[in-house]
Amino acid sequence: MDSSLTSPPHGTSASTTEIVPVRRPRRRRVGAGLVAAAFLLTGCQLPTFGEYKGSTTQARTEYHLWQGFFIAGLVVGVFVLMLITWAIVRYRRKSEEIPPQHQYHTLTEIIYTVVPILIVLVLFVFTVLAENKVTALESNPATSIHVYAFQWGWEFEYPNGVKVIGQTTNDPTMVVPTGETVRIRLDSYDVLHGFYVPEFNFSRYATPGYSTYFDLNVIHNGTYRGQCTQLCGLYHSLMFFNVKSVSPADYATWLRTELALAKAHPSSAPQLPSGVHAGGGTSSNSNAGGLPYGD
Ligand SMILES: [Cu+2]
Repeated sequence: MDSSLTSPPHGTSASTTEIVPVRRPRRRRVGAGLVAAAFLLTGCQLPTFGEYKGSTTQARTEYHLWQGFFIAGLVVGVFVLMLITWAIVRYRRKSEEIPPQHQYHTLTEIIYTVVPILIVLVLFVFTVLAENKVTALESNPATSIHVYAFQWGWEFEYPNGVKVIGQTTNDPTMVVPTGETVRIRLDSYDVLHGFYVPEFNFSRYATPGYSTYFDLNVIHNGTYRGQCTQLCGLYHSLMFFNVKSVSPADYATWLRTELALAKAHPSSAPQLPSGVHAGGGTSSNSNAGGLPYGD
């Protein structure tokens, strides 16, 4: 045994009355360190780990799940690195002799089987809870927008009949009210497209013949870039759109103004490009909540 563990520090006697006072300052330092760490950790925010913080309430849920996964990965990674380092140092070659050979350590084997399974189960439960929140459909959404994807653009149709259409070099903008639930019904007129807004941490397939429903609750006013994420043909790379979130009052005003303009100038109403047949992609099939990759 290492004699330093049992021997008193150099220059002190072996009596316990002199050893105990030496340990107390160390405990105090550890205690103070823990308190300081607690204050520091609660005072600062966790890093984003490269993820968007999320501009919708649904996106925030995804963001927090991402943080949890990343931290779990870091803890496991650091622990494994420490084990590897320890094994490299502790069992490095010290002589030409073959070291004692062992096999089977039941307790270790049980631990390294059970612990990873527990980790996966915990991550699975948090994933299911987060997905249920993200795909939940509110019973009374404030507004609904019918989104159609086509080669190569987007059509946004509002409950009062207002339509916004844009393609390739003319990105359409979907206006939504901030802080309210917006129900999206997503369809495709032709082939498979992808509705993706990076800052919403969210993507869904627009599937021909299959309607996908989801809710968005944008937290702050702003304009968010969106794009098609499914290679859908020649000008897929130009299939962008914007989501502009404004106050509910501004949203109502915008809807009224657009409707009045459409009625005043019916001939200048936005048109789908020739070759895109409206109604070709919708059906009574529905995918409430939406599968992340269609089906
Ligand atoms: Cu597309």
